[in-house]
Amino acid sequence: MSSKPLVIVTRKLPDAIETRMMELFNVRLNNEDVPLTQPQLVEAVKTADVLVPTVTDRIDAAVLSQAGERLRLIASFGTGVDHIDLASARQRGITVTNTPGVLTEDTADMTMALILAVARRLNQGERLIRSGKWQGWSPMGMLGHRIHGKRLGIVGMGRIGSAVARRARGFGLSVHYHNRRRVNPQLEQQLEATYWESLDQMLSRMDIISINCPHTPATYHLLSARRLKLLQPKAYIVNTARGEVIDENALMRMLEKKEIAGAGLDVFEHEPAINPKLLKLDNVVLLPHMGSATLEGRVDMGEKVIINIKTFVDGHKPPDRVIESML
Ligand code: 8YV
Repeated sequence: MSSKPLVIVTRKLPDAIETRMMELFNVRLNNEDVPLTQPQLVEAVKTADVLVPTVTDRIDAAVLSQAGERLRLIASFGTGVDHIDLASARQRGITVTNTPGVLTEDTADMTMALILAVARRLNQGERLIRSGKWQGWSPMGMLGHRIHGKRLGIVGMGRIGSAVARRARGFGLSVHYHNRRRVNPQLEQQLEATYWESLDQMLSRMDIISINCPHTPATYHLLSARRLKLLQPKAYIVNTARGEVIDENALMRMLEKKEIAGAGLDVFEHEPAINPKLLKLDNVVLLPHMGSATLEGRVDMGEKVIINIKTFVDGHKPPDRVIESML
């Protein structure tokens, strides 16, 4: 690869990141920040040496089948890589990197914010004030549920799940988790976390469920209609991972019928489209995929992207290579 590779960045990134990229690479930026269409993405993979996509770009087999010989690296801006067809990339010898670690704390914060918001009805309280209809305090006004002393079941005990567990202890929640593999005993002890090999059994015994696993073929609709039915009517569910992990229609039906107490959703199965029925429900808190949305986080993510590209261009293995078998 020439010393100044053509790097195509699909969305607007923080100024400091774009400036540094311009110093290091021959960059094509997206100043208008309008997401690329599929034909524009095809055009990008035909010409770029390095593509820097985000979660809003669908880098599927059809796009990758048209990639030019020059495309050697997809340095994704984000941790989740479910928007990239990894098998096709591997077949074509294209390296894929992501930005793990730097959005862990922000996403865990947002998870706790959603747990509190849904259990303590923050959205409803805020709406009441803004409606001008608040008549003042009353003993039975705006009653939610205490989270202290409740059981939190974390689905996916990776970096973010562990960071949620650490916070949850501070809020007096008992921590339970289900993961493909049990985490090491030291970590389990440190987090005071109880492992449930059976997701079904864990679901049926928890007060709050937090989804913190990646979306992969194995976790698509992991929270299926059948599994959601295992939740108790008092249970809350929050999702800061990926909408596809929950069968959203089934969840919505249960929320409508009050078969579970509420949900806090930062991600959606067909985002940015939101099922209109969800908008009508009072017992849900809905956020526009902002779990990692801090300026600090975005800069850290950008720096990781730059390190991955620079290392690759210099002929070394970039630090954040995504290996399919890790997922
Ligand atoms: C990112 C995310 O903002 O990193 C992830 O997996 O879901 C988000 O928090 C987004 O992916 C950027 O591409």
